[in-house]
Amino acid sequence: MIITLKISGKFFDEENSANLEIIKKSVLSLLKNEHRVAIVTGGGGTARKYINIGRRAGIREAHLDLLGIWASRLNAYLVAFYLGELAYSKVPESLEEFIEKWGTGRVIVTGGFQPGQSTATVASLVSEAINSDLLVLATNVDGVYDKDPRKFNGAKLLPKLNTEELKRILEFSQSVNAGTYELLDPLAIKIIERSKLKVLVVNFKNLDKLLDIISGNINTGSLILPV
Ligand code: U5P
Repeated sequence: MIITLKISGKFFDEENSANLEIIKKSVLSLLKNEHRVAIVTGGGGTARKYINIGRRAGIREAHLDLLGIWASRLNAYLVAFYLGELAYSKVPESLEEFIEKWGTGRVIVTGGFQPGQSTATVASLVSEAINSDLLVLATNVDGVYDKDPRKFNGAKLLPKLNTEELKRILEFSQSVNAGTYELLDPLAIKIIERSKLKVLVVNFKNLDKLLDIISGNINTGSLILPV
């Protein structure tokens, strides 16, 4: 299978170097089982810190996005350097560059591409371009809930849903301002819909079990299927 793995920037906020080893082990197990892997990293707290300072100082939105993009590339370099020989050491800065590097056969790690979107859109575009069988969104929650679990006690995890249901759930949290994106931004959803991508949302605490999760041996997270 071809797997695109989007790792939330929050994973890097933990400042835990053991997290890099978790990513490496997980990638190694996927490669050993004949899967190919692309990785997209979010900008996390570093992006939000720079965007917040910039916004308070009156810097305009496109430039704030660029700050976020560079923060996400910082996380991508951290992963690429740690993966060493397994990965291509240059982080691509556009989809064209990504495709070119993908041809080397190595793991390609990337961050943001251009303003106006989040790294979830990058992950969707990459998935589409390399004909991924599965887009895995590794985030800090266990999956997609029927309502916001931070606001509602009785929020239920949805093991399976379609993109229509997802859009209804995300309807009130969709924003296109720098640094404010939730799980998926509107453009990412559009790409997922147009190419009918299969998406699995999992907690990044389970990254060490990724091979078992995608093989169906462990049932966790939320599977989003096209309508
Ligand atoms: N960003 C972009 N374009 C991209 C990726 C990211 O403008 O292709 C900016 C957004 O402002 C985003 C921030 O909120 O970088 C950090 O990415 P993320 O962690 O929100 O995905």
